[in-house]
Amino acid sequence: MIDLREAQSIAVLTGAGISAESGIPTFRGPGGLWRNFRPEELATPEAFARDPQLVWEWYLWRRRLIAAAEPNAGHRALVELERRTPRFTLITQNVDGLHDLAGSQRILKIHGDIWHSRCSACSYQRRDRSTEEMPPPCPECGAMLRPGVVWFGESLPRIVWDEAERAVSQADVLLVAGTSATVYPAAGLLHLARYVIEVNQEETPFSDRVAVSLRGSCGEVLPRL
Ligand code: BJW
Ligand code: ZN
Repeated sequence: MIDLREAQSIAVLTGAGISAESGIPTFRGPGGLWRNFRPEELATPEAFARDPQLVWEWYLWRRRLIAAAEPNAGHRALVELERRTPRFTLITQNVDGLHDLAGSQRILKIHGDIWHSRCSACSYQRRDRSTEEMPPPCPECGAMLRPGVVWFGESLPRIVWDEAERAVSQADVLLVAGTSATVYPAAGLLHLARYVIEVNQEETPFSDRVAVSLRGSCGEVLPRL
């Protein structure tokens, strides 16, 4: 059994479950639907090409939820863990920015950031706090702007992903919190880790393969860890 207090190097992978107690719906499971659409039907380049208005409405709705949300005890526990650990990397699949708001320092956002918009045609991108209207066309090329997140079928940001893989392979422990571990390549990080501790309310495909599987909410379990 590894003692987290002794670990010199810790990597953490978080998913939507860590923000659930801040009132942000997860993707899968109860409350994961928006107007009867599954996330898999909206978080794709094809959905955006077909109906950009619909996809933007979903993201603007989520931006409003996130704007009203605050980090919870789970986010804050990871700030404290970072403070106590010599080498620490927080890898998040979440686009909500609540880890930043809680005060985490070293964050790798492998699925992008909902508070960014980028051009669907060129490399233009900017911060975008709008919660009511989809942005105007790209000032550089006139194409449509889209949310600055990673959709199904798209590559993850190269440099950020390489750093995530390196951090996990070098860490003494990978702590995996609030993710169904069903979306790749993120879930593949568990295969690179030496020792995995999982925190989740439910079982995941990895629960019986990890070193320690803790059943409970992030807000309760992470502060105790
Ligand atoms: C709590 C809790 C509490 C609740 N406390 N716990 C290899 C094998 C199979 C498929 C693939 C593969 N490689 C690639 C694929 C295809 C695809 C994929 O993985 N599909 C699977 C569905 C099978 N992957 C991709 O397309 C990726 N790109 C890629 O691979 O590029 C290479 C490539 C290029 C070209 C062609 C082909 C390949 C990109 C994936 C991008 C995912 N994007 C999204 C949307 C981001 C933007 C947005 O937010 O809108 O990312 S989808 C969505 O899922 C989002 C999340 O980050 C991601 C993961 O979800 P997460 O965080 O795990 O949430 P949930 O809801 O699933 O789970 C919540 C968990 O919390 C549950 O377990 C609860 O029990 C728990 N929980 N409350 C503790 N309080
Ligand atoms: Zn452009």
